[in-house]
Order: sequence, then C-alpha cells, then structure tokens
Amino acid sequence: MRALITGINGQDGSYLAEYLLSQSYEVHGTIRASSLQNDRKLVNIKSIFEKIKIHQCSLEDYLSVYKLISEVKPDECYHLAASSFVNYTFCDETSVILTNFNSTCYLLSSIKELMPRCKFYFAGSSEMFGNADKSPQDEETKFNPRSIYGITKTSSFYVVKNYRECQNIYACTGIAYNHESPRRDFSFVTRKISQSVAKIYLGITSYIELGNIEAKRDWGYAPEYIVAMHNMLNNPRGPTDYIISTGLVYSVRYFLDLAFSVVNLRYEKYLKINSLFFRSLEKNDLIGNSIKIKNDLNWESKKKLEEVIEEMVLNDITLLKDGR
Ligand code: G4F
Repeated sequence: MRALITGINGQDGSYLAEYLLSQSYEVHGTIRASSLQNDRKLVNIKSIFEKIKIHQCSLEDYLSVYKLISEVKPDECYHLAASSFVNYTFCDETSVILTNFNSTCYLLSSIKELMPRCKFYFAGSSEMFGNADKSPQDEETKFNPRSIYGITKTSSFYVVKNYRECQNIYACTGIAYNHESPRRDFSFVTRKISQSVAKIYLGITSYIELGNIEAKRDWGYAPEYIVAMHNMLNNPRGPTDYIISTGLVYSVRYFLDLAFSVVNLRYEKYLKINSLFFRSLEKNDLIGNSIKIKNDLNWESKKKLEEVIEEMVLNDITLLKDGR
C-alpha cells in the first residue's frame, strides 16, 4: 500500500508516517519548499527521513498537486496540511483560504482524474462548530464556524462530502478536536506551557504570559488520533465522517496547574496575563461526542490528559538540556 500525507513534517503527519511505516506502507509526504531549507521544520521526521519519500509541493497550485498525484499514485491520501492557527480577526484570510480550501479541491480533483480508487482523508476540526448551538457536538450538529480557519474547514468538508456522494470517491472527514503531544507546534497553548515550564524549571526564564486561562478545550493525544484517521480509510462500512475527541473538557488553568506540578512548582508565582493573547469572539464550549467512531471502528481516546502533560513537560526539559 502506498500512502501520501500532506504536511508530513507536522505533529500528526509525522506520527501517521511512523504508524503507516509500521504497517508496511510505502510512505510519501509533501513539504513546503521553505520548510526543506529549515532543519527545525524537519525535526519531527528526522528519524524516518531515509524511509519516506519527500515531495516538495505547493498545495496552492493545481499543476503542482496534479503532478504530485500522477507521480505518487497513492492508494490512500491523508490531507493534513493546513494553515492551522485559529484567529477570529480575519487577518490574512485570503492566504488561509488558498491554502486550506483550494488544496482540498485540487487534491480531490486530481484524485478523481488520475486515481479514482485512492481513499481520501480530510482533517476537519472542532472549529467547524464554532459558536455551536449544542454541546457536546456530534456528527449531526450544525456547523457555525466563527474563524476563517473554521470556515475553510467547513467548506472543504462539503467538497469532500460531494466527492463521496456524487463522484463515488472514498472520501471522508475526521472532525478532530484539539490533540497534543511533544511534537505540538510552539504556537499552541499546550506546547507554549510545557516549554515555558521547562524553561522556568531550568532557570532560563522567570515567567509565562498567557491569554484567557479560563478557556476550555477537549484535549486528546495526537498519536491516538492518527490511528483513527487510518481506521477511517479502512472502514468496513465504507466512507463516512466521524468526530474524533475525548468527550472531556479542561481549562487552560487546569493544564497550567498540572504542567507546573510536574516540576513541583506553583503556576501562580510565574503567570502574567497578557491581553494580546485573548481572542475576543471565542466560545468555550467545544466538546466532542465520539460515540459513533467507538461503535463503528472501536476507536476511543485512552491516554489521560495528566499523562500527556507530563510527557510534554519532561520532553521539553530534555530538549532544552540537550541544547535543542
Ligand atoms: O492551543 P490553541 O491555540 O488551540 P486552538 O485555537 O483550540 O486550535 C487548535 O485546535 C483546533 C481544534 O482541533 C484546531 F482546529 C486548530 O488547528 C488547532 O490545532 O488555543 C487553545 C486555547 C484557546 O482557547 C486560547 O484562547 O488556549 C487559549 N489560550 C490562552 N492563552 C491561548 C493562550 N492560546 C494560545 N495559542 N496562546 C496563549 O497564550
């Protein structure tokens, strides 16, 4: 089996690549040209670099995507690449649309043309529910995205659905809630916290600045979420969309408290609240009901948030001690 992963060097892409290699897949992945020149952007795939085939591809360009599909000829395609930072101010919205929406259309159009039996996974997001009218959300909940990121994920969801229903392509969307790990990008709050705790513990810095610490999230463990993705493309029931979540919510304050407790410190002594990191239109009640994927595919989130936090903090301490 040959798999293509867009954004293979990201948190999810790299875990998925490792998982598929362990299942004897031939693994191909796309990376932006600019990332190939930057060692920091390749750190997640360093250990498997020789085992995978990297393609430099601009997903905003149809010809580039078409050539990619004709060259790789994948059996499974996991479209994970996206401009993924959520903001509600609509800054730089056209470039987010180009990256997130057009790439989905280009991939599906090329697959239909060149590899119509290729199965397609699209990485949806809880941000599609945005200002949700019900909580927890499930596969029937109405979308009401509030961020440009959420809008691009929702519009892509409908493209995927239409390729499935009208073009007979095996295409589906995993509506994943937040999922974290030691490979999380530093722009997200969990990694920002774990790295800051590590720096404070090692005496490199003396405080952490955050925005709304009462915000709550349904936080899972990334290495488990990529198994859900693979299961969805190997679903005996055929292609359908699933919520991928833990069904539990915790506040940023709770995360912070536990992260500091890993090194026996109290967060109150080191925390500064900075209004720059607040998101004005943010709603806090996004929590996923993943009973459908549990019933159909026997997938459920297992790792406790406490364990995820400990792994992240200890990993950041090791990285800093090693000068990485
Ligand atoms: O870690 P975050 O930036 O993640 P967010 O916005 O929930 O988005 C992530 O999860 C989505 C759902 O799966 C994905 F679609 C998306 O691509 C991404 O992976 O923020 C989490 C919470 C927010 O409520 C934010 O307001 O943390 C709050 N927060 C408080 N202080 C902060 C900070 N977030 C960041 N990034 N930085 C802060 O200083």
